[in-house]
Amino acid sequence: MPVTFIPALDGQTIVLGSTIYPDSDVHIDASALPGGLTLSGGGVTLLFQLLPGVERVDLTGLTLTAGFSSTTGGAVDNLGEITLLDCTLHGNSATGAGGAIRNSGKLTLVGCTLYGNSASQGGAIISATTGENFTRLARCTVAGNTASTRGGGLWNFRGETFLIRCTVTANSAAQHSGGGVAASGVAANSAFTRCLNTIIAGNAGSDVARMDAVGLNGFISGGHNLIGTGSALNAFIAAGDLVNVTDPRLAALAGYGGPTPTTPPYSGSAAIDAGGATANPYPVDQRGLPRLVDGDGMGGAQVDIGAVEYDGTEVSATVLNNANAGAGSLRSIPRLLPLRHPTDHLATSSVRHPAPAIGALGTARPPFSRLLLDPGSVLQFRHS
Ligand SMILES: [Ca+2]
Repeated sequence: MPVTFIPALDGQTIVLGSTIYPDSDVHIDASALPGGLTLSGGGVTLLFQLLPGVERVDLTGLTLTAGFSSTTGGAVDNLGEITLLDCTLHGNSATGAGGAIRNSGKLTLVGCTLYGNSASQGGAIISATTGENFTRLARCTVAGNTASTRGGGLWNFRGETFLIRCTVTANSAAQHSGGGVAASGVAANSAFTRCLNTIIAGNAGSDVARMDAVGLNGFISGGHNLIGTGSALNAFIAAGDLVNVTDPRLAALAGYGGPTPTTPPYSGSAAIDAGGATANPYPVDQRGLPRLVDGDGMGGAQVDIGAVEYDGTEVSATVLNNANAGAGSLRSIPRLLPLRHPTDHLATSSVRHPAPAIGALGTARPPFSRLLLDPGSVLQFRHS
């Protein structure tokens, strides 16, 4: 049964006083509203729960926010089969696992963004499936979610999870506990976390973590992933995999076109044109813009890694405060980080020339820019 909304509800919020339990074949679609439609749990209730046996439920063009569960799954608790298309899930929380979603059924997310959700485990999503059930994310962005223990973005506790052309960044968890994605291993829990053309980098508390001490690594690479750090790094040895990329050079989450906020790469990001020449099942990126773009000017259109294709247009950045460092500061701008170091010598040095990008220094790509440092300053190069 299709469910749509009258134009007068454009940009409006519906506050739910209790959970909605959809039946099979319910399709809730707000994509005709230019300003979208928000469903809020008011910080007190779970928004949707699909009971076992409920199938073919679709949510399109919705924003799900302020959902709350004292157990698992703040916005969506799925024991059936649900697909979310072009949805934004933010500001949801669970006392247990899965700040936005707990999935034990069949879950598909396409073109969705999950940000600012929080839980104990799995800041945005916990996946705990068996048998034919699965969690699949395609061209989605998972950014800025928080877990107090493991899996800041996702926690794959059990079963099959797929990350296809996704970007997972700026999430956080406890140290070494998968600020991006945490997963059990194969022997421990039959957990298979399959990644293809996906960025998992720039998260706090490691990017990819295998949480059990024994058995096989449950991460499986389909190739052309861009990964930062973590205990599961040794799974990313397929063609085109890039590892130890601690700074993926992604823009802050914001609206860059399309129905959902995203984190596009800046020029010089290792993600650009690194998606390989493999068959491309998605002609568009998360925003709905063309996927095959020559981003490095070297000729030949190549797919980028991650949810968003760099189109050659430099993303602008705005300094929000006069702090020396931290969110919104001048130093936080991605392309102004080439000399970042724990001892932070630049804090007491004078840079009298615009600093070059990391790529210009780290890859010895001329021409170099000149840096004039005060006496006593230490200049350190860091490969990225
Ligand atoms: Ca490209």
